Amino acid sequence: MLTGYLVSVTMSLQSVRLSSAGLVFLLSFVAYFAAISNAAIRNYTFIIEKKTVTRLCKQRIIATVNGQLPGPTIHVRDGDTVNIKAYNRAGYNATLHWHGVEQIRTGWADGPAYITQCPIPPGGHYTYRFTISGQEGTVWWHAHVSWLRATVHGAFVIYPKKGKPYPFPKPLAEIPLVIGEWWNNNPVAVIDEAVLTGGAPNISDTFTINGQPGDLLPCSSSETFRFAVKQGETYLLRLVNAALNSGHFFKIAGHEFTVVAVDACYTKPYKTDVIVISAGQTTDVLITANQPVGKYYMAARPYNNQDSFDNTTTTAILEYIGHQHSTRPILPSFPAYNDTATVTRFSRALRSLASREYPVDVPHTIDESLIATVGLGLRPCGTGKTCDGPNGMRLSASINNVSYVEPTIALLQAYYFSINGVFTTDFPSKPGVRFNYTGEDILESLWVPDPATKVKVLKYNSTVQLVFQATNIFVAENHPMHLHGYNFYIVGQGFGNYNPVTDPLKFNLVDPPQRNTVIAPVSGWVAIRFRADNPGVWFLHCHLDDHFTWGLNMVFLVQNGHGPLESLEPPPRDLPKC
Ligand SMILES: [Cu+2]
Repeated sequence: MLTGYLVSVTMSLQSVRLSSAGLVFLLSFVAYFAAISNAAIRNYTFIIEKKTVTRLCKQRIIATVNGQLPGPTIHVRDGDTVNIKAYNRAGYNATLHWHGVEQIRTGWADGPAYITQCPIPPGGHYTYRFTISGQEGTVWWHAHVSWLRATVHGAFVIYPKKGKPYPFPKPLAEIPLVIGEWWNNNPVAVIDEAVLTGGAPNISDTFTINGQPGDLLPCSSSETFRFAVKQGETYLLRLVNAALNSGHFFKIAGHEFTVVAVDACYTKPYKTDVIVISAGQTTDVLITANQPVGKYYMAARPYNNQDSFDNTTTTAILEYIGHQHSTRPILPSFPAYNDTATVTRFSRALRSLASREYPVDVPHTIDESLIATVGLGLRPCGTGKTCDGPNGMRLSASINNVSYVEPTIALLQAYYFSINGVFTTDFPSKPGVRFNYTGEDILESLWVPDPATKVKVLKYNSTVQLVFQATNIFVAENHPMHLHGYNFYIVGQGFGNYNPVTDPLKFNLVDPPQRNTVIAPVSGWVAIRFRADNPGVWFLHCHLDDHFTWGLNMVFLVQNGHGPLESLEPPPRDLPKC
């Protein structure tokens, strides 16, 4: 609101014919210092620790932060500096990632294991320090090692600077709704076993909303998450999909949403009765309690391209103040689990605000044009061995046929301290072999990716276009692709094979939506653009953790520019040792 205040003061000064230029300068100066002094330091203590909980009638010991599931919500303003002191008492190697925080020059605080840091060992600690710089909205945080994030995650809310309003009507109240995924067994053991056998990990037992399966699931009724609303009022729901292996449809019976932001990037208001939220994504929606006083399920169901998946419906309850306690909530109807048309309609409807206050800065000229096939594959099990994947092989996944291999030294450290032999810089900028990526009959010789740790080097400030081309190798799937360190613009998407001549003619360079996680559609493609102005080592990966474990990952190494303001900061002293 500072800007608005200045404008109104300026206008009133002009209306009484005073020379305003000097005053505007003075006021800007005051505003600048006001903004600086508004920025706060926010300190959090996150103790990663075990906790015994009961879900689906069974007791389990889970890893948590501060004993909570989901973990604590972080509340900061744009411009704040955040210090999160993490103590690891969980008995596992741990890291924390601030999903969607751009980490300008502070890659050391980003958190993915063996990318920007080695894990915090059991008994160790590490303080994540970073400053929020020009971001507003809902991001989230989660463990970024093995499958620990199943229970180590939470919402992270960035409010605008003090006095600056939202670009939508102020809601009466706000509430984070975190979709999670629950296994009756330890998820770390589930993925360890899958890696051992080479087969698919066991599917989960249910999904959760704010840590609870909801009353359609056994032994869950009394704990179901409830949100009380007053008839006629409008609320902001901050949706986070923290599920490991599934995108979701989210609905509230009888109610319509207005989407106002995705991945902490504002959108033009979009009215819909169904939200599509893939793994890793966030969505801010307004809902108005404009239905008869009563109880309404808020429910999430998976979006999935395969037949074998956790097909449960997780619910929470929206209850109007004054409702009858005896009535059962109304359940919304859902699209089919594989309704890609609804997913496409939703993603195509999203548009940036593209206003004076929230302009679009999408690159129009491109320095680095990349095409990256994303998909599954199979690797040999090892001589004399048989794996649980198809044909006795090991399930695998790749980008441009490179299946990412996790190193034993973090890549950012290897780069910063010039340690040789950890990675190579020859990540391919396009597929090595051209074929009908989305055809039905892909030669089996193309199913086997190369395991390697390769990075793609980008010059500071270079403009990048990256087209994710999903393949039908082995099975056709969608992939929610997440880039660390950046938001990117989604300039186009389609089905079939990307055509580099005709498809760019249809790109949206006017009001493309901005995100940090985008769905590469099943048997289709999506094109993103960004400017590589954040030096460091940045992970880019599928946010479905089974695909992630199989290697559907790549890494950008963004070089420093000129001077300290365009360079990665030095590592903090307490950075965990490898
Ligand atoms: Cu994937």
